[in-house]
Amino acid sequence: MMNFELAELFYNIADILEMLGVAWKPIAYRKAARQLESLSKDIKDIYEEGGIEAVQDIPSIGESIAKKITQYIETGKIDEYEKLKAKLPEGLAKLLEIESIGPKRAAILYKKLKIESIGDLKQAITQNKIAKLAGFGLKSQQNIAAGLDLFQKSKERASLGEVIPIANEIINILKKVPGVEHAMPAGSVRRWKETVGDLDILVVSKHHKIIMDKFTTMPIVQRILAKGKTKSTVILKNNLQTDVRVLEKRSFGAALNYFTGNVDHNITLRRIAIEKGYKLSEYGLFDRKTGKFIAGRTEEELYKKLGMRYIEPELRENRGEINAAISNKLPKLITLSDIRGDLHAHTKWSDGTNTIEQMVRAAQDLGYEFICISDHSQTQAIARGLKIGQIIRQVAEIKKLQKKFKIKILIGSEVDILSNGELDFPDEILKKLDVVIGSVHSGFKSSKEKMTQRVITALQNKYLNILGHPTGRLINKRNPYEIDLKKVFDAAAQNKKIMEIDSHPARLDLKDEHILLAKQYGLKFAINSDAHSVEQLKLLEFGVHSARRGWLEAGDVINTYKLSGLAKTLHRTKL
Ligand code: DGT
Ligand code: CA
Ligand code: CA
Ligand code: ZN
Repeated sequence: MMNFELAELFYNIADILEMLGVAWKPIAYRKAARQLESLSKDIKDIYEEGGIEAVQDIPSIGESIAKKITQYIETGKIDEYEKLKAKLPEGLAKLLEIESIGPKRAAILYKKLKIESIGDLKQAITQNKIAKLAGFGLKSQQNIAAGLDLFQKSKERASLGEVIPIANEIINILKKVPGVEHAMPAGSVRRWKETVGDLDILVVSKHHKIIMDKFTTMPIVQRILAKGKTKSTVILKNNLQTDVRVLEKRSFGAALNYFTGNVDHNITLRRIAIEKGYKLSEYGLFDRKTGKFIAGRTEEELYKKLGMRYIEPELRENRGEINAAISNKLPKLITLSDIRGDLHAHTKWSDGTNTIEQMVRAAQDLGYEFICISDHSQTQAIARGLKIGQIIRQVAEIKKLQKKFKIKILIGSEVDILSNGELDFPDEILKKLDVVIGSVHSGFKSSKEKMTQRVITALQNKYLNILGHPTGRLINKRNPYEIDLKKVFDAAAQNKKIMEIDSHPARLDLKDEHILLAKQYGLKFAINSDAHSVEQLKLLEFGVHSARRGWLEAGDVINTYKLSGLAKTLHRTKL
């Protein structure tokens, strides 16, 4: 998908414009970038099918940005971006990728300390120079150091949300090659791990050469690291390393199992195989004495011969799944088809790009029984949060709109949890809503004690139902705020509150390990898309896979409830 490449370019343009002190334009570029990230269709296809008019028809994309998009599709470059970059010292733009360095701060660091590269920044931190700079101080320096650390880690692991569309694209290319029987991702992608070191793809075919030729000449390949008969490795244009392996049909299950991992899961399986007198490898399960092939065509038969239940890829993290499989105690994992509705979606009323009606229709088209419209509350000025008068009008509008739809429209709000733990709307308003999601959107750097108390206070509010994206992290971009999750889960359990699994692949919050932990407190979960456009409703799938990584069953997740059950859970007499 070219969408993410373009979005990144537009974010960069916005940042540079801001550094150069240009007003308004950065906002337009960021809006366009967010829109591109949320499209489910490749922008290149949109352009090829409908020309520049079709590109311009996309919300938030006007004539001037549409021109830049088409220029990029045609030439791989945007003149405006090249011109802007030339105005900045090289390396300075890199600084902007670091959390807690915005364009204004980058400009000060450049002017006062001559910092114009990551290297300069590192040195300035070591020499304690930023701590001494007016307007910065020690705490700022520490935050920048933490951001730098995150930045360097993010270069090593891509986020799953970026990798999945690319994996699908490659699989589609390879599936079209004649003679291919299977083509599928393995490794961390098949386990739906939130970040990915490299992409592993397995293919079953007798014609190695055509596969390898096709794979190494895909347009998204930047360079070839190795091209062999059974394995090739390339670096893609977005710097993601990708391996492809061509396998024999007989060993597909064994290879799929081996290359799905993770390593610790594999090691435990191999030990069990040895205990049973077998030998397990990527070629199959063999009798150790006679060398006879026992199993390996499918993973199912492999697990069976090893004396255990089939283990879903998301569980293969050596967190006790093998013992559970042996003793028949594996959870019956939730699936996407268990989901009856989405409880968190934004519209044009705040920072979404679609109308209420468009969002509702899209949810209905997904086969949902309910959709909750939950725009931001008044304090969220940047996200055009709703004032009291507006939410009263929105409630009335939704009630009217309901008459046109079979799907139940729940009236909600994503209410800010203010710094003192109070919610951003008075009780008279909260009372009118079906669903209240409380989220922290400010003061991310406060102390652990303060943040924990803030959230616990909110959890004691009788109108709050769901704690939204409970740790506030943005994968590879912003660390979670400091918070004592055990205390939060304890308070949530006492007050019968629901934990959100925000499905946006930039968030995945709660994450898998925290889901596992929260479940031990007896908590229930809401898997929500947090969609800001109709396309993003589909991102709920990422949340379902996170939930599966957290061992959740349908019964743990309130989106699987019928409306009557949901009403009880949300403490509403009727919905
Ligand atoms: P990643 O790429 O860091 O996101 O994580 P994975 O899990 O995709 O790891 P990767 O790409 O290094 O290897 C793919 C799978 O191959 C891994 O999950 C398990 C298997 N594998 C790799 N190295 C070893 C090894 O030394 N021993 C065993 N038993 N399995 C291995
Ligand atoms: Ca991998
Ligand atoms: Ca690999
Ligand atoms: Zn939010």
